[in-house]
Amino acid sequence: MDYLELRNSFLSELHGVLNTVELQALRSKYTGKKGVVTQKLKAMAAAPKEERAALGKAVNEIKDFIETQVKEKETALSKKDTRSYVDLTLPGAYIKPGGRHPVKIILNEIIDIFVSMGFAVEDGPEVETDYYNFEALNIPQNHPARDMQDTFYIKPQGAESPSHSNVESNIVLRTHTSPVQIRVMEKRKPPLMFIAPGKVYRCDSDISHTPIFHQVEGLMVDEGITFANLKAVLEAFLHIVFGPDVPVRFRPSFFPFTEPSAEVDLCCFACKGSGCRVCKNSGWIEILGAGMVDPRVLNMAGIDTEVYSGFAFGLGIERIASLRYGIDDIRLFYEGDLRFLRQF
Ligand code: 2NM
Repeated sequence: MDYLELRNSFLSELHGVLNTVELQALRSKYTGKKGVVTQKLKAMAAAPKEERAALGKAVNEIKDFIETQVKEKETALSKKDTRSYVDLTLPGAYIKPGGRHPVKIILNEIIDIFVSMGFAVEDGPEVETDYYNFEALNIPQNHPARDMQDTFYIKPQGAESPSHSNVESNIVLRTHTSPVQIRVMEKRKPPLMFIAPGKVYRCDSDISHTPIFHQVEGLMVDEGITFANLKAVLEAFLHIVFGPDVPVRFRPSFFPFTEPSAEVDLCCFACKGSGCRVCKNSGWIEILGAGMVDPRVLNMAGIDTEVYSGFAFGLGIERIASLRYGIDDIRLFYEGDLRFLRQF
């Protein structure tokens, strides 16, 4: 190996060096006791006398060159190399443990309450067909809830139909968890007593709406189920969540899937009913919807309405969480701001 070759092979190896450990190995390979350059120095003894001076000069030059290069590389590495000076005795960096999301805390609490009353827990797909999300719930084709602004369509409306009228082929993100109730009614015979908690999707975003939110819907179907059962279950539930003394009001309402239907209000806990900002001066806070399942809905799901009747209810988790925690912008739950989330 001549001197130019030696120099070049050293430089190309030096180029690949990543840390000081590798650098020291390279240095000793060339200029260490058994190094390539050291071998050359030793070989000088065997050279003819008149060549020795020139040889010695060349070997020393390359040795100096290598030492200089190693020093420079050392300086460069010390600026960025961590592996060579990691202090293994330092204490580890503290990673704050994660916490449960406030919406999930309330969701779990609500599930636990219904489970303690004897309700089972069911789930189903979040991507649904038009039939389960609308049709089977007696939501007619011209109902406002079907409008593009409320529903996320996975396939363009009526995509399979050249006339754009084939609504049945629509695939949607479920806008409520009621499709789960339909699927369970189709599969099993009464008595049925379960809740369907989960994510639902609506094309809506403002201070009280996010495009994804959580619902718990419940269903109870058996012989002789009446509105009195509905009242008993929901009053018991609300008294556990908001306290045993809070007045509860059932107010007539309308849903396509229940008849009769009711909205359930709580006496405003902020003003005790006299009217304030929280209850928009009404003295009451709307908390959930419910009703006796429309016989049409039961029949479509294969339940004999000569024998069975049932009640259903639905509540929004973010709404209950915002009331419980006193948060007036629901979007805060989904901004991922740790300064907000760490408070729960
Ligand atoms: C609500 C209000 C009233 C409801 C109805 C059904 C089903 F599938 F059994 F028909 N599930 N959930 C229902 C009834 C939901 O939410 C405000």
